[in-house]
Amino acid sequence: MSQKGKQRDTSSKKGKYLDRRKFLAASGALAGTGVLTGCLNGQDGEPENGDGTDGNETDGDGMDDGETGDGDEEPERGTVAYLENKYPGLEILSPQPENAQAGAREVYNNQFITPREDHFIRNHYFSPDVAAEDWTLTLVMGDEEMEMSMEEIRNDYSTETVTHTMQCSGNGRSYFEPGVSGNQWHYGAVGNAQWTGTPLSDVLEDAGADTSDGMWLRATGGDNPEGEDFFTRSIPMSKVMDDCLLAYEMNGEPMSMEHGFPLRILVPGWYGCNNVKWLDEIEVMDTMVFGPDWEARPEPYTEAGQEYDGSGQRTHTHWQQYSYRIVPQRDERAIHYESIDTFDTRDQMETDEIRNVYMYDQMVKSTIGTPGEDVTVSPNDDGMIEVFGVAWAGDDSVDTVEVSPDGGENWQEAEIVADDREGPYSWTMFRYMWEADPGDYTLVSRATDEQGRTQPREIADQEEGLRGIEGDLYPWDKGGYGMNAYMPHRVEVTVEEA
Ligand SMILES: Nc1nc2c(c(=O)[nH]1)N[C@H]1C(S)=C(S)[C@@H](COP(=O)(O)O)O[C@H]1N2
Ligand SMILES: [Mo]
Repeated sequence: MSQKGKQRDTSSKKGKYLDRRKFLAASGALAGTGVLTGCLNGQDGEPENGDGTDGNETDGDGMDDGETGDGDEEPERGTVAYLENKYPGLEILSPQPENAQAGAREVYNNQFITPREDHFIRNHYFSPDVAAEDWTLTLVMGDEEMEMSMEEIRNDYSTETVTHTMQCSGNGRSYFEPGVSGNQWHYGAVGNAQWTGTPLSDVLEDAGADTSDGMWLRATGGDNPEGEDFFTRSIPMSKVMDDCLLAYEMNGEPMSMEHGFPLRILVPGWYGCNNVKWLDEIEVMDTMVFGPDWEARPEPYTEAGQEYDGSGQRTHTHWQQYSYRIVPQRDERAIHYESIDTFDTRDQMETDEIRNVYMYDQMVKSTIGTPGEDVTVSPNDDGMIEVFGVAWAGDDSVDTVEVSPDGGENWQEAEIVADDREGPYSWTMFRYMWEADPGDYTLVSRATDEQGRTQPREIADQEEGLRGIEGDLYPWDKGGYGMNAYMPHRVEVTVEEA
């Protein structure tokens, strides 16, 4: 690690992004980015243009198809064809920035480890195309700055691998009614991969950082185009020291560009948004990012009867303080807290003091992989049909999974077949041998975590204004976050004669 010893200057970015902008300009890619960024990009909860449209001309599907007219040529980066070629298992939502979810549930919910090609992608900005040799990570501690090369990160510390279920906090957003803006994920914005890297505890201890409880680590990506918000998240130091990695490998290979090459922070068990890709800067802080130092507009203002101390429309606070928050009413804006005592999503939602939960630890969830949606199945020789799927619970472990053949009226306990095989941050797999007569069925699964929390049945009406999970209902929220109900992702199957 080399000490630069210079004063910190948040307004100047390092020269490495110039390369990327040059690349984008040369490929003509920048001209096209407005097309999708307007409607998909900014909207993980905070609409940035009132009507949700962008007014740009497209060819109908809003995507550049990347057709070259010559079958042999490699499709151009930033096109649908490029992503389809590289990630054949994914359903593409947008090519620039790249957003794609797992296609068939039979694929993504039946594999313990999700291959790189089947792992969903969620980007707010177009992936930077960078060389590992040129990449450095800056560690900021007070007035000090230190820079680390990828080689130092790889070689100077210990190495760990963690299996982590990555899930976008908007996974399942498409099931909200009334609908909410943002990527319309079904339950395909999830994948389970093995991530290898350097424990952050090694790096921070070596650097003599204050790693006491109550401190925070700012993690900032290097993907924001000029004038856009930094992709910054604040991770509580206790979590950082527990298990977070500076990850550079996915499933034993270098991670692909779209998944954050060459470096991301891996926050095991926590929602995808915390796992900042193209990790560029980390900073040891005694607060989360908020307040005048980090906001563009320090003037206080009042909205919907509430007072706020900044606009949140630029710089480092947007993705931490305004997006990725549970906001139960449309006319409400997220309020930040100086700190939070608990990082458990659901408990926060149920307390009166904390209204706008931060998307940190994932809530318990399960989905069926086999049988697939709308299939006809026939029982085996013993009259049985195998029901198979995955279940996960953030940094808690899954206690039980139940399966119901009648949309949640009757439940049977499934067998957990990969219990703790890879530690608590990985999903586990369940199997249920179902004795079924011919007919039509609605199959669902529901998991319960080690703390006794169970997936609810449905999403509540917006008018109910629920704050926590009550009466088997998941509260509606304007960003469509954190939803873990089982009915929206049910499987309709027909059983025929054996
Ligand atoms: N720098 C940066 N990091 C990021 C994002 C981003 O847009 N920029 N998206 C986040 C979100 S919202 C998710 S869900 C995960 C997705 O990781 P994946 O694309 O590898 O599946 O990356 C997170 N890290
Ligand atoms: Mo996400």
